[in-house]
Amino acid sequence: MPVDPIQLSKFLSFVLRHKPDEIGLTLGPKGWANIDELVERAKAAGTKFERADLLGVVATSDKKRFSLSSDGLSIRAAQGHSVSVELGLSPREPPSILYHGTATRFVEAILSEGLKPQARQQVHLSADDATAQRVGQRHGKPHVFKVDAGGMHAKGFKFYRADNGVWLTDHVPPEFLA
Ligand code: HQG
Repeated sequence: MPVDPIQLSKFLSFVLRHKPDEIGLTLGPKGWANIDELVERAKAAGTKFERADLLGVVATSDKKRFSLSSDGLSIRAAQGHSVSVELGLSPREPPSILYHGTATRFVEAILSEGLKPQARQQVHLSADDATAQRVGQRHGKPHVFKVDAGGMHAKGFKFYRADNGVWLTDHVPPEFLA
């Protein structure tokens, strides 16, 4: 049976970000999983796909959700983890403004306690307003915050850029939100 790339992308997100143990997989350092082992363990757990299907999903993922290691043997989620994973990204200077898309019902809580990672490892920020709008829509009626990333950086807050261009930081206090 042909593999549905959207279903496979969701499966890979689930396993590589949240529940590797669900198929008996252990993520290596920096969140990498050996592709052959992933294919075998998924098959044993009832989800059948080939290495080529996986490579197709990596190549066509709209948000470049997955990265391949330089030797081509391993795959990881670029961001979005809830399992504790040290991605090994180096802190870097962010653009002066970043964006965070959320739902209007969260605005009040965010203005009082700032942006928190919730179930994920870090707060996810977008480089542009349009992307943040789309992220916010996933949760309901969207609201986009502008984040004074330059101001935070000047005060020593660390920023990281995932392989796919999403910006990550640990917490955004309310005074940096507009
Ligand atoms: C909100 C997608 C109340 C936060 C996207 C968000 C992204 C608070 C929700 C990536 C809060 C968490 C991540 C506070 C934050 N009080 N609510 N203090 N602080 N929140 O899904 O950023 O399609 O974990 O605003 O493109 O929406 O999965 O994070 O609404 O890059 O590849 O708590 O996921 O990519 O939601 O999305 P999420 P997110 P994928």
